[in-house]
Amino acid sequence: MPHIDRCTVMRCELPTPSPLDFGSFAEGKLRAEVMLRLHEEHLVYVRGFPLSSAHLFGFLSHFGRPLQNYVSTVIPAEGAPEDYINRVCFENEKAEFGFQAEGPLAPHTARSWRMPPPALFSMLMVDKGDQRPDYSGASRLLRFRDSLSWLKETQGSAYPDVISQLSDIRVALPAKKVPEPPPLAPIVFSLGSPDLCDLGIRFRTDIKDVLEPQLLALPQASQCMGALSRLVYAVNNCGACYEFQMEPGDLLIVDNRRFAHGRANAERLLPDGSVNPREIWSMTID
Ligand SMILES: O=C(O)CCC(=O)C(=O)O
Ligand SMILES: [Fe+2]
Repeated sequence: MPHIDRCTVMRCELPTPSPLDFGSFAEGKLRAEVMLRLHEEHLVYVRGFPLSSAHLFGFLSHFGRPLQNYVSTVIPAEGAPEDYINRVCFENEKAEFGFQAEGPLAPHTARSWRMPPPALFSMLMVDKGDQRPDYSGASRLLRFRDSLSWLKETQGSAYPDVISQLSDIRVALPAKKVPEPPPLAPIVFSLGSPDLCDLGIRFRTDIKDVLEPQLLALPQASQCMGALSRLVYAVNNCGACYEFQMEPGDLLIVDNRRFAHGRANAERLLPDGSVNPREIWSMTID
């Protein structure tokens, strides 16, 4: 794995060994390699994946149970591949869900209200759209282990306490639009790894605002608020966030408990007034 230089804010490379090329594998072989890399690296990158919803749905179904897309959780799904794929694009002027809105997306995990959160998050680049610098919508990935290692170094002997505060609390991270009751669950949770920094995190961009009223109601409010602030600072400022441009046909699959995803700025309208054709298909697998 590449060394992570904490002095830089972004690393313009992928935190993974060389990508797999869809065309050079028989399908069964590709599936086995993806499975192996998910097990060992918790992340896999495939190039040249067909831009077909049926292919995407079929392929990802081998690694778990696809969850219905956000729109289908509101309007009942029919079971077609499209009902499981979030079309991330700027087609509609009114963004109904956060990922449809223009602008940058800070690191977050998919369906953070669930416990345990879904195992995998995946994105297939369909059209990278506007590629002017500062508008490219480049993808961002953050490995929680890196943020927690940074936190451990900076907090020293206080680190175990910060982690136990966030593992012991039981809080709800309600979904904004999806009608699923949120369980009361911890923010940080064990993944069965002996590494003190290899922990799962439920993370959303507005986690501090959502949790503040719940934490203030607890007897240990100030310790919990302090621990949450330290975690949020570490995730957003540890300098271990990778940024990379996905090309059409690039498929990223990550462990949604170990990685947060986000993106650099992308805007809805191009300078000529037409709609930015950027389009990504994302899926969440349990
Ligand atoms: O637009 C992107 O690059 C990311 C979209 C996203 O966060 C999602 O589909 O969950
Ligand atoms: Fe997302």
